[in-house]
Amino acid sequence: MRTTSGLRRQITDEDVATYHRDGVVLLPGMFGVEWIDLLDDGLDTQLAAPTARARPWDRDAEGLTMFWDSQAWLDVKQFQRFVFESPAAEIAGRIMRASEVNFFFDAVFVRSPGTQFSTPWHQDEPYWSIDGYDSCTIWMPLVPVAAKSALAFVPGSHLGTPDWKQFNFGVLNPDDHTYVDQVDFGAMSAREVPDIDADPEAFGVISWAMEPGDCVVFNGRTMHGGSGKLDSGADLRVFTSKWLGDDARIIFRECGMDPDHSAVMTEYGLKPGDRPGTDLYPRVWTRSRS
Ligand SMILES: O=C(O)CCC(=O)C(=O)O
Repeated sequence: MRTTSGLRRQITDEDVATYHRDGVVLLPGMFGVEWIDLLDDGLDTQLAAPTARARPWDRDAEGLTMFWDSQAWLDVKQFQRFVFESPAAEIAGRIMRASEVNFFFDAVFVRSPGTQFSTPWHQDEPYWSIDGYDSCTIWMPLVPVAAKSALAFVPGSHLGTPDWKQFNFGVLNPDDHTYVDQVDFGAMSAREVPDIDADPEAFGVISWAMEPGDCVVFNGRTMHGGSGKLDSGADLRVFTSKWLGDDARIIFRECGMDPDHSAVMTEYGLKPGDRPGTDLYPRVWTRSRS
């Protein structure tokens, strides 16, 4: 458990206020090269032996791909070190104004050079077996990324309760349509996500050019997407970690969960209404009282 500050630079009141106002904040230079190298190495390990949850989100006519996998930290030692020893948990805790932070899971998004595939706009919380305002993702590119190719956000979209028709990411898989790790998408809200790409300025869409070591932290309710559209020769390797703060509670949704953690949660003795915990969702950071 981390209780002392191990940050490369302090999180300012302005950073915290920006996160709670916009649902997203850019934090430049938060991770040293040692963490980027570790994640890069971990990603190679993961790509060599993906989990059963892995699936491509796209393979175009030229064979260019977008690859997704999650919860690899259970096997990949480098990711375990990152979760327990890097500044990530403290960053999440300070940004969320949490008193304690549990790790939820990791997810990677790997695009081959020049891929045009763009992530559909969505909010994360409706897909998760977690309910509450206090969840966030730390999105970290392991290579430089241009603003037009980085993950983009609709500021303020985290305020209120999400109620959009969720995109079924399972249908993207070009290889297999027997979806694993998902719960039925039938009984979904009929409210279609607006066409944000048709008029990004009207939605105030923001994204940033980023270097390895920079991260964005965004709330589980913030509308995000639009990443990709790579210049030829440019690839994109992204590591994300998902963190849970004070009001996060377990929920088993009847539709739309992806990844569906209800079976493993039940196996670990967790039930709806519980605070996440156990070795599967470990508490990694606690705010010091001093
Ligand atoms: O990096 C991407 O393209 C997608 C990231 C994302 O949707 C997420 O981290 O929730």
